[in-house]
Amino acid sequence: MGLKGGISSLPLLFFLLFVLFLNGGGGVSGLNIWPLPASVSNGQQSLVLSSDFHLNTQYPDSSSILSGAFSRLVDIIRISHVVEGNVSLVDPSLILQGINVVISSNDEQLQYGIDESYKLSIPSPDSQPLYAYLEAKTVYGALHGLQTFSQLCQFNFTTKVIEVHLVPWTIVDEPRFSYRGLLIDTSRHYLPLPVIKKVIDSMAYSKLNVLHWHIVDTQSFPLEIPSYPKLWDGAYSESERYTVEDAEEIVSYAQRRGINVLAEIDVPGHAQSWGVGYPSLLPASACTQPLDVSREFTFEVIDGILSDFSKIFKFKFVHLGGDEVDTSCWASTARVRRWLVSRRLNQSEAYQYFVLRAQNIALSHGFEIVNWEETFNNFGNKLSQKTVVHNWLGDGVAQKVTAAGLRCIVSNQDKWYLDHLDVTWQQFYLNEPLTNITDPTQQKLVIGGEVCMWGETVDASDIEQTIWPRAAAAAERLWTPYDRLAKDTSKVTGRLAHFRCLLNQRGVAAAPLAGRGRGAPEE
Ligand code: CP6
Repeated sequence: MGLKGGISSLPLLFFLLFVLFLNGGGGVSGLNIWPLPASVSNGQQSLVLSSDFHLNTQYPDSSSILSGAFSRLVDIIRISHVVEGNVSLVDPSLILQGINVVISSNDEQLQYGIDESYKLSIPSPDSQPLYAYLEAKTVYGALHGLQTFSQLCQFNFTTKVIEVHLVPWTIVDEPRFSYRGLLIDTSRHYLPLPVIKKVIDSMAYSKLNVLHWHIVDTQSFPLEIPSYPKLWDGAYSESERYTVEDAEEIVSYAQRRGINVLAEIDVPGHAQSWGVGYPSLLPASACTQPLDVSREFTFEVIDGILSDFSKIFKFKFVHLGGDEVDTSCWASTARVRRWLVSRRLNQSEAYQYFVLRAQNIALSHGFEIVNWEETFNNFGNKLSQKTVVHNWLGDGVAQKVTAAGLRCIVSNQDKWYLDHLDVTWQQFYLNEPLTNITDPTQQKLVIGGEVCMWGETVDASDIEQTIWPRAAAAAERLWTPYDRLAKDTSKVTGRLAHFRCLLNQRGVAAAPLAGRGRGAPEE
């Protein structure tokens, strides 16, 4: 009996393993949410979306943030299939009529650290009538819940209706880090407004929440600054510019999708284009970087820009750059050198003087500050307590910054720089912001991370496929609880491939997983 049973149960065992494999592998019935929520439970039944699937809510929604998000949700789950099956042929007890949304706070200020949590339930057919239920503290938490809902829906190519599989669902979710950023660079290549808007849409799909807009650099100054109207003479051309209204439109478009805009002026280096309209901002026509530290006019212009920024950009942080400053022009320009001598400042003290003075101007306009890590590496103990240090040079800085009691954003260039095409999605996924930081107080000072799409080698023609899918790998690292993240990236390949296809279906040109950043040798 024992022997016989042992032999005959072998095929059964293989069958069970096979079934397990099918479920774990994703596909039609698998769990394919990206980024993976904090907690998920599901069943085995299926529902069909009503052809007038609707939103029910008591939320005042005075700026239509919720209703706007709901109508976009319906668009992205129908993904342009023209045919619509006859839902009335479906058993009425299986039809999901709509979604009930309950939001406890009416405060629509989108700010760093707001509550982004949500709870989403989709019932089994036992309860009638059938409504999904979404609960959140803020409308922005609800937006994340709608994104998750969209990933549970799929078009059935036989019946041509939209289905939700594996009900009942209960998803309780919130982000691990409050700051989940993506940098775009509109100085090296101008990015037209519709391109920036598409990037914002795609960020919302993976729950990234900060667009770091590196607006200006050496190559061009595309933004209108009313206080100093000749600054945008430094644009590439008449048309490659953003008006104040364009910038406001970007801010409001992003805000309606739960995304803050972090504006940057990178001073004193990376600012040569400022001198097209105002040549006296530069030390000399033959020695143009960094900005002239010796003139009051330099700081008046920074003050004017930050004053204008405070009217356009609602995020409490402004980025003041401060990286890659080569001060040799200050020493080699006679006028600036005389100023250094009269002030008894050496070059590195003058760099510190510049950065701290710019910080004080930003503080006077009510901003907190982000600075690239060189400022910390050179004079960390002098920085304002309201500084967030933005890592990029390599690992280990977050540990030092947080030990000094300052906040930190992680963007190490060998792991989270999207312009490094040889970095694979797996490397993006495995970059852990809290590496070697064990003290809980220090851990809390790491407010998140950011992937950086520098613009020297990308423009409107290829920015989407350079950002995606690798930014999505980082987005999961920043959203999902540490214990639920894969240690072995092969465990998430299928789910990321699925998300990548979803981006394609939604019109985002995300590259194949084995495409960009594949780590293949140069040809
Ligand atoms: N522009 C500015 C850049 C970079 C930085 N700042 C940069 C440096 C090295 C690499 C990629 C980008 N292009 N303003 C550094 C923060 Cl590899």
